[in-house]
Amino acid sequence: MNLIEKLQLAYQLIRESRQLLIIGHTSPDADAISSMSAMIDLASGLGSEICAYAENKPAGAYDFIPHEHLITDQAPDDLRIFDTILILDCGAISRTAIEERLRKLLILPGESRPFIIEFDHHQPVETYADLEIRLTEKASTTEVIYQFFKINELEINKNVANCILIGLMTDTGHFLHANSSREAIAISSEMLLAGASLPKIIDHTVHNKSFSALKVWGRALENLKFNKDTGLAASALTTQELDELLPKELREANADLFGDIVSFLASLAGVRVALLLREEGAKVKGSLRTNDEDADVAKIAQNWGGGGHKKASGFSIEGRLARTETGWKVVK
Ligand SMILES: [Mn+2]
Repeated sequence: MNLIEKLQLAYQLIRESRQLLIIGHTSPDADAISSMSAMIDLASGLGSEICAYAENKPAGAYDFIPHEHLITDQAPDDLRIFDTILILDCGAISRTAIEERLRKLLILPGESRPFIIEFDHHQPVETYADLEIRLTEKASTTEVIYQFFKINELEINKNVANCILIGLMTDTGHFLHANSSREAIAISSEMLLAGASLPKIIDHTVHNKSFSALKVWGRALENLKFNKDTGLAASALTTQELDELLPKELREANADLFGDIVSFLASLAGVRVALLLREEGAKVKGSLRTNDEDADVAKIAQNWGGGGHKKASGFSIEGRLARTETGWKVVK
């Protein structure tokens, strides 16, 4: 099946679904929420009953995205009631936060369970969906969804245009990252013509930085180590530092903070790969970025059970941070 046929089949299945489940990745970012919202917009126009779910949706951070309030962080009790399940921007099945329940579903015969469609732009980890629409050259999942709307000749209304543009702008770091392709920019300009509001998006994604967030930036820069031989710029933030600088009630509103910091580190002259480690509960989370043509940070993250894109990836390991003479290490 070629891409056009896949996109047409996806639309046919969505159109025929009376009960539709839309899943975004755990701790969803703006691209995940926007992708979900674009599909909510479409499916509600088709008269489907929709459940949209993403675990750990940050409260307040993305409420400027159309339909965001329709996304719940409570997984549905019964997955079998759905005709179709859309999995958006998840990278790997584990990022749905209901991996086991989905796997149990997948071993049932096809006609007795929901049909699973995946839309994504992450590097492949494993094929599990009944229909996989994975376009790794796309800057955002909303750019994949743009293709879906175009091929099926669906109207891109103002809400959908805003959703597509939000995903494109945030996943390209506002067109600063290496994934800001000509197509991504051309589609963005088409979305503006379709009614998306650039000033509104900028207000909510750029002009939204808080005093506390700036203090975290300061500490991350202070803790920065640069290895001239490898080109690795690495910084780390402990729970103690984060508790002191960024009150817990502000964490969710600053959901993009760590991604912004590590992207900035990757843009420094001479840096090949940037790594930001931070403690979160009993885990250490790592974010990796590169602007280097030859580097593939998805592969690096996979060494620690993580994943992502060639240019942006992450992982999470049990343990805590300990300072060493040259940097940090993760200890149990
Ligand atoms: Mn994305």
